[in-house]
Amino acid sequence: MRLDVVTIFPDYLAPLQLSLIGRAQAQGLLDVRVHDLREHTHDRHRTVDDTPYGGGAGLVMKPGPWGEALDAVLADPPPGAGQDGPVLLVPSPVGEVFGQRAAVDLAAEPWLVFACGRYEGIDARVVEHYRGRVRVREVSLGDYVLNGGEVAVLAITEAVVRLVPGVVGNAASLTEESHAPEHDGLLEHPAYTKPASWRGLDVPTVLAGGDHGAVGRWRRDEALRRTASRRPDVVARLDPARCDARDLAV
Ligand code: 6GU
Repeated sequence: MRLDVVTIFPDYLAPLQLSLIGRAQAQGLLDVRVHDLREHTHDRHRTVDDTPYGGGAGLVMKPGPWGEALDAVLADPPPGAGQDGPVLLVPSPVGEVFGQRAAVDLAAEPWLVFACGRYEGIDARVVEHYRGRVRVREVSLGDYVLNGGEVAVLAITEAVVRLVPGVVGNAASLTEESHAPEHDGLLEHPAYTKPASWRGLDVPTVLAGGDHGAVGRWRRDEALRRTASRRPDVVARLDPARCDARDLAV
């Protein structure tokens, strides 16, 4: 998978060299390229922003540097990209809320390009223009406001890259986690390790009993209970066809 990130703060993306994402790059599973938007300015001050038409607070990122920067990225496709071109991801508080479904979809793409806005966003014509050339998704992390897209790129990249085959060693761990489609998007059950008793708190006895059927049922019940109390919206979307009588009792 190739990832291109255009930003005015390339240093913000330094953590992509660490941990699982760094290792994926060393293994050749991932090629991350970070580009400085200011390389595509032509004035002495390397200006990327200007006052908004119609007035108001804040500054808007100018379309010119964005057009040049994204054209340069699009002109250099990775070898395996095919005819579809990249998905252009534009992190923004006005985007669709990013979730595990989108992460799964994006993990199957050979090429993702991120455009990190700052200030009051990027001139709207940039997204309008590129919608005519590539698949564009404006994505939000949730209902709060960040100063720019860089932190969203870190979060989205981590969620996506760990789903790329070979990046996480034990593939089973990807289906046994919160929000996994295999578990109907439920929150994961609680987990325990040794010792069996700690500060007066005991591990639930069923987990040490060796009855795998009973363990599976207990975990499903706990996942349902947790999800019902913390995320009623997720329970409301459960597919009744995938629930049995025991589920409904919980
Ligand atoms: Cl993706 N960007 C910004 N600037 N703010 C956000 C966000 C993204 N997601 C939630 N808030």
